[in-house]
Amino acid sequence: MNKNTSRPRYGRRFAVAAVSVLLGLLPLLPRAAEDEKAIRVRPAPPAAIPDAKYNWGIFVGINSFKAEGVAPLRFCANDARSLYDALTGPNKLIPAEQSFLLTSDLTGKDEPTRVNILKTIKYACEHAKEDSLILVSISTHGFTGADKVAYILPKDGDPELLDQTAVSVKTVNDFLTGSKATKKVLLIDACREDTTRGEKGVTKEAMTDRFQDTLKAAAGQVTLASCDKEQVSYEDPSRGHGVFSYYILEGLLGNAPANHQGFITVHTLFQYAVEKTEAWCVANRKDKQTPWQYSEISRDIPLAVAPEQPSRVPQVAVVVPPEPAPTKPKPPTAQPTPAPQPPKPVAVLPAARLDPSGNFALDLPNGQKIEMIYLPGGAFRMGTEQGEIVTLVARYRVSARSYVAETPAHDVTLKGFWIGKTEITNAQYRAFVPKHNSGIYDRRLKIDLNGDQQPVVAVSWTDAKKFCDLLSGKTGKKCDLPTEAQWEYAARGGTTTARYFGDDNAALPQYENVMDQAAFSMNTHWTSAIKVDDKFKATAPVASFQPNPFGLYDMLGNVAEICRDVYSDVFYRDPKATGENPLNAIQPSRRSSMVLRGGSWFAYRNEFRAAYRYRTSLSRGNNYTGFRIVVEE
Ligand SMILES: [Ca+2]
Ligand SMILES: [Ca+2]
Repeated sequence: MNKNTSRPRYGRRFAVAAVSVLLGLLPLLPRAAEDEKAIRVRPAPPAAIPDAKYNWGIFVGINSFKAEGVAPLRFCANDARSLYDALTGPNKLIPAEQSFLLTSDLTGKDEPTRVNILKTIKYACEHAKEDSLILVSISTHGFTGADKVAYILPKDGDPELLDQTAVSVKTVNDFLTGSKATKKVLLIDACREDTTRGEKGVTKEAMTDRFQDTLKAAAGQVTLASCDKEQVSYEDPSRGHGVFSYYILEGLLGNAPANHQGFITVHTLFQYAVEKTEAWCVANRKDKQTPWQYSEISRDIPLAVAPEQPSRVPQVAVVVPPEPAPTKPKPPTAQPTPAPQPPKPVAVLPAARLDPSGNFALDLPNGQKIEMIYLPGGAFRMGTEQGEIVTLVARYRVSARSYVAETPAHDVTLKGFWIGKTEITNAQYRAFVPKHNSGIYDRRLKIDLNGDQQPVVAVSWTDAKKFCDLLSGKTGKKCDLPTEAQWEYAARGGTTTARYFGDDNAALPQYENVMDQAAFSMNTHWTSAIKVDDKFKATAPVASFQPNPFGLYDMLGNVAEICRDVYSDVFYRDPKATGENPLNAIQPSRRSSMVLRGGSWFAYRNEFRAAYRYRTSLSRGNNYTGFRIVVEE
């Protein structure tokens, strides 16, 4: 085994020579410069890709971060997505079912949180077989911790608590080292040029000696980093990618030399990207960026089948988030009331089926009332149809895997029940918990969440259930949280579209309080905020917007709503999910997650859908989840 650990920062020519000799890759490595033209004569593509079914890929790209003061990045998600597209799928080296894309605009298991990143890498490492390829590509901020370990920042990481919240490169290396796979590649681009001009956020982070040392400490793998010591990685805004990532992509698309078997390999690809990156940086930035490689293995690794003709990197949409505000935003004085809007007709209006004489109000001990709407029993199609997923993937740029928990769509029949016309308000909740305070959002901005007519937040599933029990005791009626099926039936309002008012984002401000430009104005890291203005930064007083066809307000948006069921990703595959009055009623344990529905003022754009499923803690509340109640016969 060769260890070129002591290799200093080097010039390109030296690198070619050193790697060739040390790794003993003469059949596979680029030859001297004068032979390059000969190498570019392409052999025929291989007829079959050996053992591709055992290969794994994890592609992480993070543009936005939850911690205050961390500068957003611009192109990391593009880099991850484009690499995923280039390496994953039929006739490529990584099968789609073993390839994972985690970018900051995705949700659920695809959200690049610390836990999701580590669990995904661990899973791949545990399931890889001998001779498997595991490729891990990470684009985000990088830091060196006090413990001399290199950390990469996940979406939920905080630079002040690296040890507790960031992903240690050592842990990633340990997972890879422990894997049976014999072809392991770690591609790190974690020293991005900072775009905030030092006013705020992470300052320009160059690759440090210590960061590079940690990258080296991995057995049996090749590590490629986008720059060498004391350098930063540049981005090319016109292309929407990091410069090194762009040339890695360009190389994979057939512009890098192929080996004699028709494969583009790690080392030929790396040499191609080094040459191009250095030239770009000298020409465009008058600076030096030399991608860096560390290898502990003695053979080269194929990454892509060389196509007969090289192609260009597809142009990606370049969305540049605005610069962070130079001064801190002023706290709003009061939540504005949106101007009244004429109701917009929806495709299906089953309201005629509703009989208003069935409606009633529950009286609370403090004089408040809860208005209940009767929904007659009926059948509906619950979940998301396979055919719709294609549309959702294209619309929200979220991978198909994000929708798996919503499938298969299935038929459900419900008995009639009453459901709250609005989310439970702070004033209603205080009928039984007089001292409840929903608090403020952000200690600095002090956005009030505790107004009488705002939906109650900072309540858990357990708190909400207790409220229902007290209400049942007081009124003699059977009050409860809606089952997940009741909730979706109510949210659909008789429609079959993703949202009851259709799929036009422009219509959102009439119907829902979402994470919009008002929310974005107080936190410019929320780059996934929808490009509409609903006028509310956080929770809106209930019923501030148009109701759905059943006369129910805020079914999508405002606060996400806690349901009765225990959450399970795979519940829809259980026969118990289909048929009459389904309920995933496994006795909750302390560690259970409970169903959460409808998206909130703080949710991603693909969550404002009737079929979207998410989870919340049994015993802890937060500032974007509340609930509404049902009464059953
Ligand atoms: Ca809003
Ligand atoms: Ca809601």
